[in-house]
Amino acid sequence: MRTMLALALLVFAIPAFAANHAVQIKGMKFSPAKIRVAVGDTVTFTNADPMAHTATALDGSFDTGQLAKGKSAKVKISAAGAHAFKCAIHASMKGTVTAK
Ligand SMILES: [Cu+2]
Repeated sequence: MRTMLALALLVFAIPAFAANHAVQIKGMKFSPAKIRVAVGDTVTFTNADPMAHTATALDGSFDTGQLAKGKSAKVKISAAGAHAFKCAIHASMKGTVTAK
């Protein structure tokens, strides 16, 4: 019973420590292109360009899917390490989310 309570408290405690990080997509670039987060944090990608973009992790850990102009998507970073990502439509657009 005590273990259950401790687990329940832990589950409720985690969101309080998870931070959200914002990345703008503008001018065919991610801004900032390199961000540092903690495991469990979220990253919101917002597309300010007139054309669609994605933010797709090369290791498959996250993918926003296609974001039309003005759209945003929030992804959760669940694994530690450096997650390189790119736009699946425009290969020159790159960035890295480093989580620890
Ligand atoms: Cu793109």
